[in-house]
Amino acid sequence: MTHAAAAPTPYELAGSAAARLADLTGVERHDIALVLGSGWLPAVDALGEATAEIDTTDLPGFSAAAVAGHSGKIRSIRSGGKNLLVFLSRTHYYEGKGVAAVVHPVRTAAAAGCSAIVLTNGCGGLKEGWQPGQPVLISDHINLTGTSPIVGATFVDLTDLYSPRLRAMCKDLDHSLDEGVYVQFPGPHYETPAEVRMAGIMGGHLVGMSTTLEAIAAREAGMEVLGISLVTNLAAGLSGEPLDHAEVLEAGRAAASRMGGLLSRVVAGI
Ligand code: 8IG
Repeated sequence: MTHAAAAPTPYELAGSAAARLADLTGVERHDIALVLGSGWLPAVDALGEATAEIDTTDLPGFSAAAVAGHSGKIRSIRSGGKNLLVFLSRTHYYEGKGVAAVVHPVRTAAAAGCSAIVLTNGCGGLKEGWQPGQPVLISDHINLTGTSPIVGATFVDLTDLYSPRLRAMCKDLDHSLDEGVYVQFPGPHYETPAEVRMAGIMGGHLVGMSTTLEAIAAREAGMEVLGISLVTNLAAGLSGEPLDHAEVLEAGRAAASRMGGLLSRVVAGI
């Protein structure tokens, strides 16, 4: 009887992706990773010139991007003496490619040498007074996907998952920054107004479809995690208007220079 070669583990696959990344970018090690969520793309130019830009699909384990306003590219940017690894898009849980695919960029970043990761997203806001276009630091999360990126008996501590050190640094940079608890729903549909009320009763302030699984994988990998949400819309039922994706992209464009300034100062401070 013959045996097929064992499939690589997700960690081995990330190691292969990191090796190929180093080849294609000519950058041996990266220091800080950033994942851009909905509305964040216009902010990335403030980080500096790209030394290389590659397609995610050139790396093992990545599949093509699926959403308008998400581009399946990875940029290597030299900024303030550090090598930044910027994912211009992410794989969402709702794409049905599995949790390992969702966190593959995070594990690739860890394997590429990154010791910190900035996870950004666009989301709905619940707190009274928050306006579309406003950035909010993620202080903690509630993962309503019912899953984990970790398989097996690895019991990872999630206390202070979202680095208190980096949050304090961000508030020093921008005193107007507020914080909130991010609730990840599975999507791809938005919440009902009743689900938004539930999220609020549970202690949530932000509702979205990403970030929590990536943060868990980043913590497992030993990275320092910073989460920043761009409130692109008031959560369903709070504004009297229906939600639509164009509003999300517009909020990103409107907030781009503020977000870009924040990101570049954050990266310099990490
Ligand atoms: I942008 O209001 C964006 N993404 N679940 N709810 C959820 N995801 C989002 C929302 C929102 N806005």
